[in-house]
Amino acid sequence: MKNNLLQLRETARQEISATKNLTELENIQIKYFGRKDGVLNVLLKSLKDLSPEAKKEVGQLANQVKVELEESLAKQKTILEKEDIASTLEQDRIDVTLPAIAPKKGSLNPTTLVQNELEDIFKSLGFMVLDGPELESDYYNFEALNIPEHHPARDMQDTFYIKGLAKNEKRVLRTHTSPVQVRAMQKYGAPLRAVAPGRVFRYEASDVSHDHTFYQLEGIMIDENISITNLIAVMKTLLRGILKRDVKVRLRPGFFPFVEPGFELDINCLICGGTGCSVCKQSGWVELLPCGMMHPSVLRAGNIDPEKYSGFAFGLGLTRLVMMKYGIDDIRLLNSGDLRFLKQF
Ligand code: FA5
Repeated sequence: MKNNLLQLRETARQEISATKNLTELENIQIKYFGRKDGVLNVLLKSLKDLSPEAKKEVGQLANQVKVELEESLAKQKTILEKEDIASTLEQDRIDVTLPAIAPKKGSLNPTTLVQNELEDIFKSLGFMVLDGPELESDYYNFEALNIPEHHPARDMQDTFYIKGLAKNEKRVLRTHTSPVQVRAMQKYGAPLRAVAPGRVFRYEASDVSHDHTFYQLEGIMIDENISITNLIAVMKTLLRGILKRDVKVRLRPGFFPFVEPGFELDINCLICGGTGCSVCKQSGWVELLPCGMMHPSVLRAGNIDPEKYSGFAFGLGLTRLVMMKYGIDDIRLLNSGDLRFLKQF
């Protein structure tokens, strides 16, 4: 029995010092000290068969072996824990001399890119860049532009009507950027050259070329002797500047209550090259740049004398121009927030 105990102590010590990690050490602990089947406990159970003297002697030795082995286990545990921490540190080591990971940069929406380019073109032609409210008064959005309350032109541009703060005050989500025309005239007078890009809203069923929320860029040029020739020259400069090539255009009469005469300037569809597609509704042409000579009543609403001054105005379909420039065949992609699409710009 004594020899067995001494042999057990020897084997256990070797096994303890041979362990390489905490799991192995735990297994050894269970092997020798496990309550039910632990080797030491099994051995101690046979103490009861010994004589009282032998029981005393072997019992003392057994206790001593137990204490020694517990100490060995504790020592080995400390060693293994240190090694464990060291290897974790090694694994998690950070090389502080490596270059930092650059944060992911977003990109500008293609509409913003084209808007910026247009602003540069117009600034180089001496135009101011103005802003107007998206929540506009009924007066500036319609009345001042020669579109009184029951005018049929209102049907073409239905929108959200919102009660204003004052009694009977009507506000609308602006249906076009044209209200900036009158605001600009009232603020700056004549002569005047200004563009106003911005977001507009309409009660509109969306399809590949129509959205309920889209962008326009309004432009006005007012001075003495401004004529249609000036209008066409600026339109050409604008299209060549942004599309970087000559495109086929067609000018046809168009009705807008705030211009006289009024035109629709269409461009040859750049998605299909004019052969017909869903964007141009198989016509080969895209409505892009309605324009005309400013109506005398509108000049008057802007406190400008129509006897002395004349001017032209245009309302570029900015979102449509973006589609043409980049060959985007569905307008809804631009407001979709789909990164697969947006990351391409
Ligand atoms: C107007 O909004 C006039 N204010 C333009 C104007 C200004 C005429 C100054 C004369 C003088 P229109 O409703 O046609 O006009 O819209 C202008 C352009 O916006 C269209 O040619 C088209 O390119 C674009 N557009 C119109 N509706 C939508 C829509 N639902 N989605 C995307 N683009 C649209």
